[in-house]
Amino acid sequence: MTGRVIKSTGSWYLLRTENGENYKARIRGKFRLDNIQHTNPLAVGDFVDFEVDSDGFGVISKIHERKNYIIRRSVNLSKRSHIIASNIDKAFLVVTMDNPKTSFGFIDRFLVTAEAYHIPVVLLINKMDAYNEDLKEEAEFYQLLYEEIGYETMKISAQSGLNIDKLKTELQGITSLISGHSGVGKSTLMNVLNPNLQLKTSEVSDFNQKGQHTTTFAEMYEWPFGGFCIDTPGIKEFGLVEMEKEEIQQYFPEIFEQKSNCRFDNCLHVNEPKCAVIEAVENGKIAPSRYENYIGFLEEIEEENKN
Ligand SMILES: Nc1nc2c(ncn2[C@@H]2O[C@H](COP(=O)(O)OP(=O)(O)O)[C@@H](O)[C@H]2O)c(=O)[nH]1
Ligand SMILES: [Mg+2]
Ligand SMILES: [Zn+2]
Repeated sequence: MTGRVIKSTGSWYLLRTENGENYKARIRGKFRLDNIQHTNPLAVGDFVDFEVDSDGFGVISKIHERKNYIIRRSVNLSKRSHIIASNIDKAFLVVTMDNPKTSFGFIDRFLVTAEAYHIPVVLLINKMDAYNEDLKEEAEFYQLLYEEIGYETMKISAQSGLNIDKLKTELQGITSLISGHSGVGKSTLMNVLNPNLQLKTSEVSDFNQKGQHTTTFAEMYEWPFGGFCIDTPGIKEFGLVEMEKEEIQQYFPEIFEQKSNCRFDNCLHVNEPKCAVIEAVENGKIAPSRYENYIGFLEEIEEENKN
């Protein structure tokens, strides 16, 4: 039978079949790891082949090739990474202007990772109901900045219901990832979209400063209106794992667009002469925050490579 991993504890998996049946399952002993770089052999979103044993438990024998996946660098195993979720059609990044404030750095890191895995991203600017004029203006600034680059954005409020119906039509029938800092309202939003879920929501003050989160593993939910959604634990940081310095610029669409106008073919847009990207930053065509984060990621990879 074919099933989809909708929950994982690391050793047990919950599988959902096409008929909507659930099986608790384990991996067969001799399961071959396709990629030993990853700490977990199976992730939420994976499609697998399995058999049912005499006790009614699933025994997973094979994983189907992943269309895409999102990873996080493992903290303790420096060279290995953890697959958070796979087979994602669209990622929705929930961001807030306040309580907590989502930084451009966090957004750009997410976007780079998503671009690398060819996952389209929609930015959801949540808690619009709670903003004063200044914060509304900031939300507008975020929206214009990312729409200009070509990302879809939506101002929403899980609390007041702003644009929630519009969001529903976007989520319908696809597998989506809902991500963002702890406290931005992911659980609240999912409860609004599916009142049967009753996910625990937390006061922002409950989070400690390291941004600790209550859930450790991603989970997948089926919407009552059709489609799946992956809820990821408050991911603090996506690592730019397995990326080369030369590669990063491909994941900044507006930087990559200028590349052909640079004097040197191998221009990294750091301090090369006649660099069209640096010119575009100076002319205001590329946002300074985007360029700074691009340079920051380059430096990060350089550091990585030293180790
Ligand atoms: N004012 C306002 N508060 C919200 C909104 N969405 C969520 N919250 C609050 O933000 C806090 C964190 O929400 P939660 O859903 O637990 O965030 P998560 O960590 O991303 O899952 C809770 O106190 C929610 O009530 C919103 O649209 N407006
Ligand atoms: Mg939550
Ligand atoms: Zn250049």
